[in-house]
Amino acid sequence: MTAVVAIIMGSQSDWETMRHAAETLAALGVTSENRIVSAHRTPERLFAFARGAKAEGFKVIIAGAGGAAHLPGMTAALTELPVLGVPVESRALAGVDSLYSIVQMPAGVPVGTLAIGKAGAINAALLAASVLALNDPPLAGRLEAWRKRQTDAVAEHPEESA
Ligand code: RP5
Repeated sequence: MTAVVAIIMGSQSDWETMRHAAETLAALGVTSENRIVSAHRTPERLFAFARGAKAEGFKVIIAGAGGAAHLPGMTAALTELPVLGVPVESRALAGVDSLYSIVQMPAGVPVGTLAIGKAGAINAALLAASVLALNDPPLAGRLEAWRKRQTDAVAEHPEESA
């Protein structure tokens, strides 16, 4: 069976961030497939992936990239599937470059841009799951349970630090 979410990233080095999206989807029972697709180094792979993603059966694409992060925007330009962009924290500019490269899409080609780094990767997965849950009641239930566990895990009072 084809995965419903495609997690693509510009480089192997992005996996340390993007694995959090994969792990979050797995925890919710959402199938995903991880691929390295570089807008700059493998542009033909990008075109082939983005143009074929819908026919492959993917429903949502999560795209993470760092630096001059063109991957989410170029992917969104080539598919009607929803694209969620995760700015990977870069060494030189701490991911602000990635964020700015992804967030300011011109009107007409949307990329749902998340926070820089791990938080963005986790939230991209949760957002993808929310979208999919609109037509998947069992998933909606798992998502609700996930949120409840998160709420229940928050203590009412802080513990003394050592
Ligand atoms: C981007 O350049 C990638 O998304 C990655 O975040 C960054 C650095 O890539 P590597 O030099 O580690 O391959 O295209």
